[in-house]
Amino acid sequence: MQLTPSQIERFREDGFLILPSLFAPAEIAVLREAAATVFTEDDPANVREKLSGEVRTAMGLHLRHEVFARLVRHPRFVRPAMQLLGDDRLYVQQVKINTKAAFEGEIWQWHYDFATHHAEDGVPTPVALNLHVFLDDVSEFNGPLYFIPGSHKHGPAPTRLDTATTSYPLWVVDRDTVARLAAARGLVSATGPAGTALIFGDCLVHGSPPNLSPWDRRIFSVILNPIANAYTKTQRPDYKHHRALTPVAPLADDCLLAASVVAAQ
Ligand SMILES: O=C(O)CCC(=O)C(=O)O
Repeated sequence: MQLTPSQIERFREDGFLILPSLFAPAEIAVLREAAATVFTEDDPANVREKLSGEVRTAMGLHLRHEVFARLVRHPRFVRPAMQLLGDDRLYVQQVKINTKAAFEGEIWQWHYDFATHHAEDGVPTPVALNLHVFLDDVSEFNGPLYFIPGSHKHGPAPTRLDTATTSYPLWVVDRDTVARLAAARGLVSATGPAGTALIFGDCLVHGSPPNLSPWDRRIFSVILNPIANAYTKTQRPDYKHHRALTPVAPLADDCLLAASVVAAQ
């Protein structure tokens, strides 16, 4: 799996890529089954919504389930990340499923990931990549991510730590900055059927609305960061920024469907 020159160009221009059908329905079925298991666990890495108590984000997943241990090393994630970064020595920085339960899923405020990676974890430069795959169909109704295309080109915007809006502390971008950045090229909502993947960079401004719909919205995310750009602070728990600086090595393309993963469940 390699990105084409035009995909790389689009990533550089827009700050994100949407990759339709990157994972097949049979692979999504395996991921959904594993997701159901980790969501029932009583674990501090399952962060709950402020209002409903539903799981908002289930973190540290590659240490909690064999299926996710494989997914973070999947060549369809790892090879494009190595290609975009021009670096083969990446570590697994964060692994989660953001859920947005039907009717209850709350917002993710406008932010870019580097603000939190830098302020909380002391990551030096904004190069980490956030790779997503939709475990459910994501439409305009069930809380898709909104991207501000090109916003990464302005570099890190001013931010403030918001510990009040949701249960998840986040370094957020103010409304005037969002309005100024969105004036150039508007907004894009990242929608598509289950199996759609996203790749976006550390300075891309994004957020997502609540899920008012009767449909769950589960999205898996792995953040890969060059080992040369690793954290310098360890104030957050390991499940929010993993300490292991082991270079991630891609597995075989069929790693999610191989008999051994089924046996390990
Ligand atoms: O799940 C969402 O809606 C937001 C996810 C997000 O902001 C992120 O992965 O950085």
